[in-house]
Amino acid sequence: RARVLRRADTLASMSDTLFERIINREVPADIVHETETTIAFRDINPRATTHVLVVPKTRYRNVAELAAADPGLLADVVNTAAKVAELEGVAEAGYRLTFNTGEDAGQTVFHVHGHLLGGSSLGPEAR
Ligand code: DGP
Repeated sequence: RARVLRRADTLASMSDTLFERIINREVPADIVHETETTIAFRDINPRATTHVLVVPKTRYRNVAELAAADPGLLADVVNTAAKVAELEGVAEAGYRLTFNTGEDAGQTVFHVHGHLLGGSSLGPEAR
């Protein structure tokens, strides 16, 4: 618990990413679902018919840091993704949930987010 509080302190002193600004309604987004701990909104540059970003409201840099610090919050992110898949009508046919981690993977926003991709037969480009 002490570790989580320290991390929150550290992150509070860092400048906001785009996603804090979306969470705080300072930047508009097409929000499709929200819970107490997570928010889901459409990617501005969709790579599949359904392309929704699923974001914990508490900031961690990547999915490994989130899992280490707060596994329950990671479960919230996955459950929100499953809920959005239902709302989007892709739960049955199937979907992809990816977490780009680091620059080589193409991560550009360093506030952990899952890409929920679905709604068509997903090729390798839909990541
Ligand atoms: P990643 O490359 O994994 O860090 O994913 C960041 C995603 O964020 C990328 O797919 C494009 C999306 N994105 C960038 N700017 C905006 C924005 O202003 N609004 C929304 N909704 N999505 C954005």
